[in-house]
Amino acid sequence: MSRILIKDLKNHIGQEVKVKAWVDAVRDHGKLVFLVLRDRSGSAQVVVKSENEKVFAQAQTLKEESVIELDALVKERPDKMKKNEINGELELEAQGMQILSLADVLPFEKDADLNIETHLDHLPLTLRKNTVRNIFEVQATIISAFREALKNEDFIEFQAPAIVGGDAEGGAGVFELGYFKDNKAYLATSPQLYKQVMVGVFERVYATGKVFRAEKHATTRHLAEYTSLDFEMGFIKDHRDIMDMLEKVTRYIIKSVTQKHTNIFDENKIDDILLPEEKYPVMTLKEAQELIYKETGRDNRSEPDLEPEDERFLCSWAKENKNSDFIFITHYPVSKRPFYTYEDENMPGYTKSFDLLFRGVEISTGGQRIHDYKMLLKNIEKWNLSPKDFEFYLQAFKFGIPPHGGIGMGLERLTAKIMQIKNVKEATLFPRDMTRIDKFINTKE
Ligand code: AMO
Repeated sequence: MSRILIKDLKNHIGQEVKVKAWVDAVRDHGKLVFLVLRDRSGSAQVVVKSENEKVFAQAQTLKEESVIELDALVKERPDKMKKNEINGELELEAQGMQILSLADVLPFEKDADLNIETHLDHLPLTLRKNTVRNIFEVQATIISAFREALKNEDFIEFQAPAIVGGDAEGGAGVFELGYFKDNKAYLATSPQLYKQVMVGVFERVYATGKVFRAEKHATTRHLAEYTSLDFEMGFIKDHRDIMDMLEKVTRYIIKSVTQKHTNIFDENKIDDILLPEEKYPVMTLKEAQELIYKETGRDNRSEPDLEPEDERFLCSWAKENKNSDFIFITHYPVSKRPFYTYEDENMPGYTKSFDLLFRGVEISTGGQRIHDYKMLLKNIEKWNLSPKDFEFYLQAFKFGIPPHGGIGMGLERLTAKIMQIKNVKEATLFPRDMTRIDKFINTKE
């Protein structure tokens, strides 16, 4: 008999089938044992009767998360026993069982609310929880929607290197690697320089790779390793073309996940994501700081960046006043942005760059880049960097590159905000932070 997936059981009522699944729950009622089985397609209840002595004895030894192969009869439940859930209209009656993997006793109740450290300590087990699987199902859809949205716009995916000779972002902490003999290399903090080089090759590119940040932050927003969703495009007029593309992509992502995972959003009581009918609201950093001052009395008007509290305020302002969970903040000062950022000729000292805030946090940064070779060279020197270190990258500019720009977006931050999860680590399959690589590490400092 070949395997039937649980979602297809409804087509086999009255027949004997073989299912292969995990045991989600075991309830021993003396003369009957009830099992809930789970495979990749869904879950269903099994009744094991004591008359069937061999299977009954096997069922009594089962612990949750054991893996079994079950021969069973698919029975329609009597009307009054039908449940209002998937496969609630049917029940399996066990005929034969093979235990493929007998699980140990679980260290805690599967549905218990765990503190984050216990959750992270037991990821091989806790990732199997329904609520946790939901997060990563949605995350997988975010990535495929990001790809689809950009493919629809003629972008080509490329794989950026993770080992690099220097850091592009300046400021952002970088992990140093011993590299063969006595050489030093670094883990990439962003695919930035490579995506710009790739504009010279394909004009429109995107990447969905891992990047690494050695920032010494222990917050609910920072990871030492995250997935950076990036795109870069040529022949733009200015940063607003990039903002338009990012808006298109994020709208596509939100529509895809909410349509595909309606059940998950309903079951987890996740608020609808507000997408304005008009375009996402936009304000300059200066305007944002004036608004914060006017509305809250907090005077950050001479700061070069926003505080987390400011980001939260601006998002709640956008929600109330513009019916939007998204808001763009543009024109960060030259001093706060990396050397490759384009200065606005109409607003000297400020850049054609932006952050996109979503539900209280920055999820993306982007902007127009300097494409003029001489200007870029000058900026590298102004930033006290050595043009020699950038010779490889500079070839892209020496040999012709159009005006261009792009964005980087943190997949885990986006997932956390979509799913209304407080800590970005819970939206990361295997998070690495200052103290943890799977388990706690020693930090001698
Ligand atoms: P930036 O450094 O702002 O820009 O990063 C872009 C986005 O990446 C996410 N992010 C992080 N997520 C988790 N943990 C971290 N430590 C972390 N750091 C950043 C955020 C952020 O908005 N090269 C530019 C992008 C560009 O201009 O194209 C860059 O990397 O969501």
